[in-house]
Amino acid sequence: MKSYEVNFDGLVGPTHNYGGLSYGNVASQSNSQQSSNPKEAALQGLAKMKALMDMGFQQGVLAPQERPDVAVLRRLGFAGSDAQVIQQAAKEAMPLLVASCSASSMWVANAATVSPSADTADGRVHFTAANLNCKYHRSIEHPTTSRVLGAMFADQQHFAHHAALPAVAQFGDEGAANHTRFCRAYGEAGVEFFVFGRSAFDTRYPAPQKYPARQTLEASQAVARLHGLREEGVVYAQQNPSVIDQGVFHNDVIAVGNGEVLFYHEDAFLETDRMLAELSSKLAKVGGKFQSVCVPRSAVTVDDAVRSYLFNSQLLSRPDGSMLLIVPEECRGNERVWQYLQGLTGSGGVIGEVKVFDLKQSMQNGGGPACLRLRVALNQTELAAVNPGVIMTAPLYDSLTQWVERHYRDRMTENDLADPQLLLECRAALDELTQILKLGAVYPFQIN
Ligand code: SUG
Repeated sequence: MKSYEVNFDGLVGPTHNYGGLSYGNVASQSNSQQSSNPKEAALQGLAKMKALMDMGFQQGVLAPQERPDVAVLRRLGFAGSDAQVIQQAAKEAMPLLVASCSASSMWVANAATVSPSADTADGRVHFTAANLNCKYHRSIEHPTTSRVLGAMFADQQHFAHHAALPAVAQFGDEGAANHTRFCRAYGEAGVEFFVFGRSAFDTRYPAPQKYPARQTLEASQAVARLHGLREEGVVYAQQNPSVIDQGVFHNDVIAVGNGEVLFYHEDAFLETDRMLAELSSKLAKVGGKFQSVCVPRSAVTVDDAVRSYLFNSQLLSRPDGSMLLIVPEECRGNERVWQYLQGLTGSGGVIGEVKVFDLKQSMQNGGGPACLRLRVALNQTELAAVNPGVIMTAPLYDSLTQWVERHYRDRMTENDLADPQLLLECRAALDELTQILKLGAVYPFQIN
């Protein structure tokens, strides 16, 4: 049976802003308080989705969340009408209002970890929503994420959904940003590769000194258990703590994998040789031939990787067996990175072409092409069971573009977040969006 990797991209929400909310994420911290352009951000994301669809890849869309999240502000003690809640928060606790307005759900690589049916014990596609426990503004995403994923992948015969792990730092889980799957073909059994930043319970593992390690070993192991993965189909590896301290807050900022290929930076992992050998032998057991492409620090430094997001790229398989790398414009702006990429594609290796996308609005908050997509490997029957409303088509692209043009502002600063009118605008937009994407009622304002 035919199988596919479907990329579901996060649609940027109407409150996209630079809140400086992510300590350890260099871009988020350095662009804090700059004015943003939500309309441009959403259109940049849609242009990438359209381009991939036009190239023949399967493309889907994942809806943004209700923001400002008035319900979480109420849980923090703000009261009165919705407008009063927003105004009181703006006056007394602006950072909490900013956090409740973040459009961070656009980075859907963090929405969930997904295991395809060929890997799981019950033969269903499994999803575990990520608790995103490290940052308050992200920890409030998972209840709506679960409802949206449930509306997209509703058929219980094919899809199984798990609630986010317990909401404590010991089970900090950032979803697919620290998870990659290797396989010979998307529909065949593969090897799931979980990368963690620290162990919560075993003090023998080192940990970063400056910035937080968001993903724990124990969280990754829990997800593998929930999904019913075989031990022979799983490899765990630790991220190098020193790169976390240099701003690599997720493994997908320093490595990307697809099919039988891992593209990674020399400094990305601890015990790299052991890890590569385990990936290679486990992939061989399911008929695959593991290949790694290591980028040496002499060619591209960790700092270059963090600034350019070279590894936060999408590595896509083309029908002829070669691979295409989708990188952000910032890679072209970095001389060493661009030179490396020219050499890579000219070398006759597996990565044959690079395509560049302008995603500046998202990049300024630390989100590149790979952050903006959640990969779901599906066979033909499973793809047919996905809610068709969320699969990208030319007419859907047109309706979403018009929807953005109608509802989004082209400038947003902290002051705008305090405007109670923004909440009404966002709810009107999202209500319409759930109809366009045929999601039913998924937002708090629709169900409470
Ligand atoms: O969690 N930025 C996100 C970026 C996530 C990128 N995702 C992956 N690498 N997969 C984060 O740090 C910034 C929000 C702000 O500062 O306004 C933010 O949440």
